[in-house]
Amino acid sequence: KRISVIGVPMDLGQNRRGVDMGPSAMRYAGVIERLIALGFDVVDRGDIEIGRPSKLDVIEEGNLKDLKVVVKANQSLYEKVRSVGEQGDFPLVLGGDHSIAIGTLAAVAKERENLGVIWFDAHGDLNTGETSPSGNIHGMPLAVSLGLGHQSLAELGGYAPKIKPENIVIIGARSLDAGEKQLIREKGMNVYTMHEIDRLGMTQVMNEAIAYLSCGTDGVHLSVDLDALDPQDAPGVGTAVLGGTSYRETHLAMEMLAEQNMVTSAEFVEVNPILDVRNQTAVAAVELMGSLFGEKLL
Ligand code: DIR
Ligand code: MN
Ligand code: MN
Ligand code: MN
Repeated sequence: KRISVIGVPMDLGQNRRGVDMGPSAMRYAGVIERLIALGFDVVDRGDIEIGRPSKLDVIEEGNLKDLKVVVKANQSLYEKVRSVGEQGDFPLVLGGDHSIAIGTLAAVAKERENLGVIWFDAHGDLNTGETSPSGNIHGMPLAVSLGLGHQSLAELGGYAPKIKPENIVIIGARSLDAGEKQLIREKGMNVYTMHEIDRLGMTQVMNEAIAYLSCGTDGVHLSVDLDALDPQDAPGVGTAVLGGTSYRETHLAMEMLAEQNMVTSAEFVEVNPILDVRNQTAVAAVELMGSLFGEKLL
């Protein structure tokens, strides 16, 4: 199986500059070499071009920062991920902030009626312009995939919704906004907060998530926001929240997914080299990718 790596140097979905250097940092940390060493055929497709907002774009629709540029970049990403998917490749997307999941999900859900989604994140990413306290689009991609929020986001790829709420599993949440909590209850969504991870342990959480998504889905997209990890293990993120999953717990999750061979596309996002400590977060991301693709300790 061939892996196509796509970089998305996007930093306009949130306030902290620098996350646009995430793809470079993960390449520098050896992502391509690591996957080749595992025996995969790997093609680096380079980076998606991100525009810069013009003065005119500052007069924005509602509570959506840099909407136009975010939509345009996600449109390009959508096309790129579709084209590698059509060639039968596994799409591996390197962010960039989490707003890029809008384009990735639009592409990977297009030919699938029941795409499953595993979302590792400290946050829910279930805001819309109406509920967002920040106006940052990186806090909205899961809501967008449900068909909620601004039409230019929700209708990307020419269809909506992309994902059914029952096909989503969120893992690692510990910072949910009021509107997100309401949406989670309303839709009865599957969320393993840090509380459940503490109580059950990552092994049971992953066993449940895997068993749940094994029936009724026709593919699984894995989205890893590095802020799911504890800031001690992943300091290079823009919106760090104390009390996250440990380095080993997160590896265990990736290793358990590798055993199932169920993941059909993946993205690793929110690595911000400016805020990082000696590229530690990019290195952790690349090591997690190793585990996801079958690397073993022995
Ligand atoms: C917050 C932060 N819920 C927002 N979201 C983040 O701005 O919507 N997502 N950081 O990863
Ligand atoms: Mn679909
Ligand atoms: Mn997050
Ligand atoms: Mn996120």
